[in-house]
Amino acid sequence: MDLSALENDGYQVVPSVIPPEEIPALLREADRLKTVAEGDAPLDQRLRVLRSKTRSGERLVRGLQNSHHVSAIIDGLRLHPAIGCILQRILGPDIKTVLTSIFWKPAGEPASGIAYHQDAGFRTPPSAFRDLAKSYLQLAVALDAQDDRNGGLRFVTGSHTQARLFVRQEQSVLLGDAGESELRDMGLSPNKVCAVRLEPGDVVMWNAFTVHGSGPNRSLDRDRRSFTIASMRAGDCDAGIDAYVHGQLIAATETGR
Ligand SMILES: O=C(O)CCC(=O)C(=O)O
Repeated sequence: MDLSALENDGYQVVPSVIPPEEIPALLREADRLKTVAEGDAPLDQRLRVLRSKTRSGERLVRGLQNSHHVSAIIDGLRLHPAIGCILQRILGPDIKTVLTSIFWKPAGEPASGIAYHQDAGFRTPPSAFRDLAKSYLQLAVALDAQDDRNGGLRFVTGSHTQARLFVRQEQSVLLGDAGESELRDMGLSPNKVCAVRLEPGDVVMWNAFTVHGSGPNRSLDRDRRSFTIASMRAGDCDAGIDAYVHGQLIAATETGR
């Protein structure tokens, strides 16, 4: 795999990673988990629901973190062989999963943007997440087709190369819209923004310092569901769970971790 885009631009699209026939079951599971996240029943303590509000003040469930602990289907996606190949090519044979997230952006929901940020800002303390520029990879799997209109990811090309971290509160990310004013406030130029287009099963991956975000879903009829995995070289990370040890995958749901 040629990784020059990841190295030069800070992000790279890898098309057709998950076969199309596997997508319907993943969508069904994402929808089932959304119902769980929206409900009032107590959740497994390892899960975290990402919430914000619609413009009229109603509760809006935006995402669910770490569902690989409770869903064999999501854990299977986290450890999908095609994703394992990408991760091991970049991070080596010993890899930890730091975090997984499912993101939901319903069609036409104006309060569904994610502010520009760098994942490195959330991987604290630095003593537990070492050498992030080299040891970290974030990867998103498109479950629906996505582009700028339905809230697909926007990246600031080359932003990973500057030795600068823009600190932002994690919850505040759910209140942004990845618009030009956010970038200007960060002292960055909107000229370098690239909105990626993905088909279901495509992957986009990026670096811990790559500035990225996503706009609201402005389409009228295209939901946007996405699954992300934050991974690190195991030797540089004291958090998360093992995904691969000496190249052998370690499932989370089988061992009940
Ligand atoms: O998928 C999105 O809209 C945002 C994902 C993201 O920013 C992240 O995983 O860091």
